[in-house]
Amino acid sequence: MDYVLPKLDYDYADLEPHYDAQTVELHHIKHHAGYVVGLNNAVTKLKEARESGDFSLVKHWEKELAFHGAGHELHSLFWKNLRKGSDENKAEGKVLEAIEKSFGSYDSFVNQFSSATATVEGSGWGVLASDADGNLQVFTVENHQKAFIPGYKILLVCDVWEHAYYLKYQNRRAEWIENFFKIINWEEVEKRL
Ligand code: MN3
Repeated sequence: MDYVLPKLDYDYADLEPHYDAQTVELHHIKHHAGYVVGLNNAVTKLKEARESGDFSLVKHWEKELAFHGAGHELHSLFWKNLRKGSDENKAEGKVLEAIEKSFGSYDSFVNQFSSATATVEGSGWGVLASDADGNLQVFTVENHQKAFIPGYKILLVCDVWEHAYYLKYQNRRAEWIENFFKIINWEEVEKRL
């Protein structure tokens, strides 16, 4: 059973002007699609290893599985996390309550998430996640699969690989994050809480 590239719930141009259509399209059909191919390839290679009994490259393929598998999962979440933007976009209801309980206020959360995500070294993600008791934390995930606590449920992710923002925002990652907040689909975040 192959993994497939998910369809988006909106058109590529729907997130303009905060997220440009060209980047969204390339990000989806080139970058995300690449992780799907890599994930399926790793799954196939591990199946072949089980069948042949030759596990000499198992370390390599397990790393590929984690890298591409996490890339696929995070991108699938990322697309679900987005919707048409507005300057007033903000968490509401249950999510807002959980954010205020865990971070003191919505603005404190935005400041921590933005600062942490802006300072991810190299390629990675800003992640909002919840433990089993509903306590929220912000994580900065390196690449797709490093620096995360197992067991936490991911609620919201912001892609800060350069491919996610460079065409429009170039080196201005902080400006991308500022605009990301305007296109967060908070209802989708609440569904995951
Ligand atoms: Mn990406």
